[in-house]
Amino acid sequence: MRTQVGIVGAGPAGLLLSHLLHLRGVESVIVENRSRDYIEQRVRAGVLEQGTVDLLVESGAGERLKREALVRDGIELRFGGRRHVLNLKELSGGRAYTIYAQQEIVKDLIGVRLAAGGQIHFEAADVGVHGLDTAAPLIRFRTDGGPVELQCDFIAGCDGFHGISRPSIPAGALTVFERVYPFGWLGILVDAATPEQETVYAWHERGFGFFNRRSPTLTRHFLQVAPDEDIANWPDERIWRELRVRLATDDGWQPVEGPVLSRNITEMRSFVVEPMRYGRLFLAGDAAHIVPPTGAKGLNLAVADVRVLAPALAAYYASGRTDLLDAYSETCLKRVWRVEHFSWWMTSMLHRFPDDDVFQQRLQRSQLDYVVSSRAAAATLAENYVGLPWTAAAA
Ligand code: FAS
Repeated sequence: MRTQVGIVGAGPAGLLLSHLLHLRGVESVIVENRSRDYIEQRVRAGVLEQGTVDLLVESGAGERLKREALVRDGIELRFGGRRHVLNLKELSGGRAYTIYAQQEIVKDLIGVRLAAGGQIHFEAADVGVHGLDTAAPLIRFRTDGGPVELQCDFIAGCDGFHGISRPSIPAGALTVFERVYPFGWLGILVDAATPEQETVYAWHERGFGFFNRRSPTLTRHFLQVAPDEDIANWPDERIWRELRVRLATDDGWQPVEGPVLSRNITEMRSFVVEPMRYGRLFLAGDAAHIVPPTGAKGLNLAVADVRVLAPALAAYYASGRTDLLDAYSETCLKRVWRVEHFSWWMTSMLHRFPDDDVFQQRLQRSQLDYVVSSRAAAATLAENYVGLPWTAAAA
């Protein structure tokens, strides 16, 4: 088989890249090792920056998003039993954030790719990339029909943190920057209709707590737990008891309980590799960087990468330009480190660290008090949360 751009991974990065390339007349083939059903059910992110929504809608992949998503103007910081609503839209000069589940975006993008005749090989086994520093890299994989060799001009490694693309780069060619946090998030998706309510980030001496309304009938909660916590130790009643305590307010707010549809424990890590390219292989999304989910940035950063990569690849095919490809890594890393800093800052402000002392807790409290009382501090949080305007021009 032959294509112009071979893409490993059908997550938000890989699917959106293939879609944006198609709109620019560039061919691509996606190789995904999971089934379509599995990736369309996989519960992950759900908070979208203004820029992510605008790109999905402008590119024609946002029809259902426009109908079904929840647009939110603010978030609520909660500590000491008090509620502090920050109007992010007002503080950021009119930019809001949108709640629409990642698996719905994956469904929508698979839909538009297949409707346009796009090729996605699901359940591909033994996926490997080869000849990355040659002019004719290859993706090899196996299907029920036997081994396949996909010849490409370029490969986009969009296969997430645990994929094969990044590890395929020779040791020493990448510099790794990493911070692993001494806690994780226990996340549940709940079948519960809740009244209109902003997303809640709560600091509590027992640990972080989170609430957001994923849809009129679905609710998402997260609890800070130990990094090696066993989910079997958390029966529903224990989860609800802990949420009631950590999210409690002086005015008696209580979480709306309901059947738990899914649960998982996510590790918390900040991770970046530089550069985001090796020869003809370009890394995008979680394959190149991970943020702790406190800032709700993982999905949005994956979108920001392919928004730079698609026009760079198209410019190569349109006019042989290589300057945008050569600038890809540097261009993306500017936003990556801004988002890494914001996600680390939100995580540091809102979580209990096992080794923190009362001095550290006072500092956290002072940071929280400052954010909810200073317009300048609140505006900083707001503009980062809704998503900083994209600086890199989409050629
Ligand atoms: P993805 O991981 O989404 O996609 C990579 C794709 O490559 C997957 O479909 C995978 O099956 C495939 N793949 C992997 N190895 C392969 C191989 N060898 N061959 C072929 N295909 C391969 N972010 C938030 O902002 N909020 C959240 O609440 C949140 N929750 C999360 C929960 C979990 C459990 C995880 C892991 C992440 C969460 N994130 C969250 C971050 C998440 O949204 C990511 O940033 C986002 O999925 C990144 O998209 P991609 O880079 O496309 O990677």
